[in-house]
Amino acid sequence: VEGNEGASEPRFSEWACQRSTPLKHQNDFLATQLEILQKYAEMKDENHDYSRALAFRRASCVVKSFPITVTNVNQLNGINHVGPHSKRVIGELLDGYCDEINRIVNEEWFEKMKMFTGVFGVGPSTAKKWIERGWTSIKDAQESTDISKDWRVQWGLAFHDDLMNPVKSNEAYRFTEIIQTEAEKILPGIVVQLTGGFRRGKHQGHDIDILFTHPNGEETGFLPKLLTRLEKLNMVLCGSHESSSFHEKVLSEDFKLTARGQLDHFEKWLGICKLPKDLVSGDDAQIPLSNGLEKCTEIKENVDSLDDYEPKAKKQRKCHGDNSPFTIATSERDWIARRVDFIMSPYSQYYYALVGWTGSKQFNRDLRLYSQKVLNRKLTSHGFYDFTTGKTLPANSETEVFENLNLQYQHPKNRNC
Ligand code: DCP
Ligand code: MG
Repeated sequence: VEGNEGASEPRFSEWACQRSTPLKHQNDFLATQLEILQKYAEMKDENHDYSRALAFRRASCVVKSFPITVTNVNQLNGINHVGPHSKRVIGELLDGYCDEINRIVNEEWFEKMKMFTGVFGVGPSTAKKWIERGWTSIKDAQESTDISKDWRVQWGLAFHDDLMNPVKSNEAYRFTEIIQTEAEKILPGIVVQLTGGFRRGKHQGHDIDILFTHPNGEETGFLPKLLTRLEKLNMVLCGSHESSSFHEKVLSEDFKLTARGQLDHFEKWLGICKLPKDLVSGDDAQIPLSNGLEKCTEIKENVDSLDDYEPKAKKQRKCHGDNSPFTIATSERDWIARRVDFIMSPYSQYYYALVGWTGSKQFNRDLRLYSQKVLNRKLTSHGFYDFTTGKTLPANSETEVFENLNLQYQHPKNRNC
C-alpha cells in the first residue's frame, strides 16, 4: 500500500496524518524558512511552552504536503495551521524579503545556540549556560576544565567532528546488517528493523535507530548480550542502557504533547558506536576484532526491577578503561564515531513501536493529537488505549495500526512532516 500518493485528494485535511508528506515536495524554501522560526521559538522559550514553535512547525508541515508550489499566500486561505503570523511570513518570503527571519539568521546568539545544541547531550538550557560563560566555539567547551559530568556531553564534545558528519543511508543499512548477523547468533528469530529517518527514505541522519522484537517473547537479556558481543568486536565507544520502565500504570498517565517529542518506556541502549571507515566509505566492510589493548569496564548504577517504572533503571557501559574521550578521539583510528539507539519492544507492542520510532516526530505528534481529539483514545509507542474501557487494540502489522486509528495507511516515505 503506497498511501495516497499522486493523490487526487478531495480536500486538504487539517491532520498531517491524513495527508502524505514526502521528503521531496513543492515548497522546500518556505518549509525551511518556517522551521527557522520554529527552532528559534524553541530555543528562546524559557517556560517549556512550545506552542509558538509548534505553530510554525505545523505551518511548515502544511506547505510540505501542499500539492502545488505556493506562489501566492492566498492559496493557503482557509487552511488550518497557517495562522496570521505564518501567513505574514510566507507573504513576505514570496515578496522576496522577510525581516524577521533575516534578523534571526544574523543573530549571533542563534548561531551559537544551534552550534552548542548540536553537541550530543546538550539541550537549550546547557547551551544558554555556555553562552553566558562567554564561550563562542565548540573548542571553548572542549578546552574547558569545568564541563558537565554527563557522559553524553563528554563523549559528544570529544567526538563532535565525527558526530556532526551526517550518517549516510548506505552506512546505516550496512551497520544494520552487521547488527542483524550478530543478533541472530545471540537470539535466533530476532526481528531487527532500521527505523527513524532512514526508514522514511532520508539519505542522511544524525543517528542510527534500530528497533528489535522477538515473536516468542524471548527478548529479556538480549540487549546486554548484544552489547557485550559488540564490545568484543570493538564496535562500542560508550553508551547507557535503560531497562524497560513500562507498566500498566503508564497507560493511565496523562500524556503531554511537547515540541521535544514523547518519551516511551522501552528497554533501550543509547550510545556511540565505532563504525569502520571502509564501511562508511561504502567499500566492503570488515569488522575489526578487538586487538586486546582496550579494556572494557562496566559501571553498574541502580538497576531497578522491571516492575518499577518510576526511576529509570540505568546501567552504563564504557569502554577503553581509563582513557579520556579526547585521548581516544585524537588517536589514530580506522573508525568513525556514530550515534546509535537500540530499542527493544515486546512483540505485542511492536507495530505501535514501529510507527513511533519511524516518526517523524511531527507525524507522531499529529497522530497522537488526532487520536486524543478525534477518537478520544491515547496513542503511544506502546499501544492504542480507549479512555472509557481502558483497553488497548492489538495490531499485527503497521497497516493495522492505521486501521485501528481509522486512517488511510501512510507509507513511511510519506511521513516526513
Ligand atoms: N522519537 C519520538 N520521541 C523521542 C525520540 C524519538 O517520537 N523522544 C521517534 C520519532 C523519530 C524517531 O523516533 O522520528 C527517531 O528519532 P530521531 O531523533 O533519531 O529522529 P529521526 O531519525 O527522524 O531524525 P535523524 O534523521 O536526524 O536521526
Ligand atoms: Mg534518527
